[in-house]
Amino acid sequence: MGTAEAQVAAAGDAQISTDGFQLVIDALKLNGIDTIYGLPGIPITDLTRRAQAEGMRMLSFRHEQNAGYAASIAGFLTQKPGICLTVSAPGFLNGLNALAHATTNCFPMILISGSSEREIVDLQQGDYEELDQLAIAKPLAKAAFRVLHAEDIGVGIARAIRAAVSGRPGGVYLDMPAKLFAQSIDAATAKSSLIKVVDPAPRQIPAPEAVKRALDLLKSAKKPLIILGKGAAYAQADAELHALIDKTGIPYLPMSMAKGLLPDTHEQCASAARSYVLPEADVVMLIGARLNWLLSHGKGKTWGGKSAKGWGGQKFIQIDISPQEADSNVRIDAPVVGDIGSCVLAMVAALGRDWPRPPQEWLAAVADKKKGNVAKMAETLAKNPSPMNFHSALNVVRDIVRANPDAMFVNEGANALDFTRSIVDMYKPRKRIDVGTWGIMGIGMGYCVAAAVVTKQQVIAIEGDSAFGFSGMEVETICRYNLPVCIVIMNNNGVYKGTDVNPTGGPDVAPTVFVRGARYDKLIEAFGGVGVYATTPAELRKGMEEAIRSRKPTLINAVIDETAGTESGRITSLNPSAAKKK
Ligand code: ADP
Ligand code: TPW
Ligand code: MG
Repeated sequence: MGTAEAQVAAAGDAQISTDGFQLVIDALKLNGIDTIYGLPGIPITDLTRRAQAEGMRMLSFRHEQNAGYAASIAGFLTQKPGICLTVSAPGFLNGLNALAHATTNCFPMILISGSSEREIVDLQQGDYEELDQLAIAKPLAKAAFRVLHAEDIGVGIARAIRAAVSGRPGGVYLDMPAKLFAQSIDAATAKSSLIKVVDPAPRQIPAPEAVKRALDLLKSAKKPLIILGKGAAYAQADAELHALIDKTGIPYLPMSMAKGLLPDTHEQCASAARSYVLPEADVVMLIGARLNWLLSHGKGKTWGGKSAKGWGGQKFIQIDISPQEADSNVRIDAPVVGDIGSCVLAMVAALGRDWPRPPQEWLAAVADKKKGNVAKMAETLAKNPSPMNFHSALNVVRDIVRANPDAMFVNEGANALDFTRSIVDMYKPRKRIDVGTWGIMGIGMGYCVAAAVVTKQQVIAIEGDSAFGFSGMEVETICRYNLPVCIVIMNNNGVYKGTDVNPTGGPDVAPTVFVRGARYDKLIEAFGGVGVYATTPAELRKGMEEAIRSRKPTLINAVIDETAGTESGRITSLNPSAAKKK
């Protein structure tokens, strides 16, 4: 089947018809979308086939959740909505988790699901895979639409694209009943119904008075701090951010997925002094970072507050595209609403030539704290205990990433996440992708597939053994598409650690414990990938170097001391039973 355009040209009149399947493909392609992450079945099997036949990259997964996560992170990396395609009811629900994840993380994504017949669903007459999907998706999506007629597909996809990428990005649901795909429509009408979205994410220029208010406050600071969040990474305003950091000389703290916006080794990077700078800073400028749990809501002990919810005394500037974000947790003294590129550009322009450097005492104090903490960490990393622990394994990963700064870096787990985030430096923007705002397990293999497909770079994934299990079957997908992915499983035999015991002495192991000494490396071998069993840092290094040299799908089972982790990793304080024990 050719494109609607070709059919019209061939017919010379409007008699030739096309169908809903074709229009979906044409509308996506017209808007520069060339990849679909999905899983076939009624009613979208032919859509997957025809998308491939029309030159789109149609990536088939083993579970919709992983396809959805892949689509969501493709959206983050490209600023175009990642497309996830699923079948009705159960397929839709499997994909829904990722849709909610995209909305929560401000990633642009469109979940397109086939659905059952409206007449039957609405009368609850028990159709095949009957479910009122639109109603269910609505509260979890930034927007949700249903298309009933082929001539509305162009509008439906245009609206979905705009909703996903404009303003604060998010997940959009597009409901497409089975009948829609088979509807025939004459090709000329079809063609003219398509919309190429003009300027889908318009720049949002900040008000000059907001910029001035922010800079006046920043100038008054004795101990200024900048916090970069994943919104800053998403915005792809790297040059503007560099200029701001350079010209102001202010120490900055990258949130997890903002690591590498400037190299973590940058002189002004305050990551190694995080617990010092948060309570000490007097003016904090947030750039694309929310004051949610990941920043202790901007108050309490982390910020130097006297009580759990006490204000630490900081003044806040917040640069964000969402006008509703300010004051969500604490007072924002200077909100700057706009897209980060435009806001930071306006600030840099207004800094002038004589912008004062922050007071030397502040810079020296931050540098001093950093030095102390870096030295302590270096000492720990230099140890080579047996069995291997998180630190000695991550010392290797840190070297490998330093030598391969273009590699994409996927990370999930508890200890496997927290230690990695603090030990492994990133050097370039948008390389680190991880559990995000919810701290979810399961993003791993979906992210690996999308990262490899979108960037064509080597992918390195550092996975807790539990975390890996949520998407482990997608190693088949990675092998099937022969993607350059090196998965390292930090195998400590369980969730947090492998040492819990069943207090009853019964035959079931404790709920956090897995099969001891599991050979995850054999799993990938089933699909033709390379499995490596590593019990020492040297073996891990050799395995990673070989994976990167060969670009073959590789899974390294890194055997970690099962006593090495702590409950909930770094977020023990959020765990009610752990708190009770204290
Ligand atoms: P982190 O988890 O890294 O702290 P968050 O996800 O909490 O980051 O915050 C990201 C913020 O960035 C959101 O409030 C979102 O509205 C904002 N944002 C996303 N894209 C842009 C953009 N292009 N310009 C400005 N703000 C943006
Ligand atoms: C979708 C709860 C948080 S961390 C974790 C779970 C199950 C696994 C930790 O074990 P892992 O890491 O990966 O082996 P390590 O190094 O500490 O041993 N379900 C979802 N998301 C979350 N966050 C959980 C459960 C959880
Ligand atoms: Mg584990």
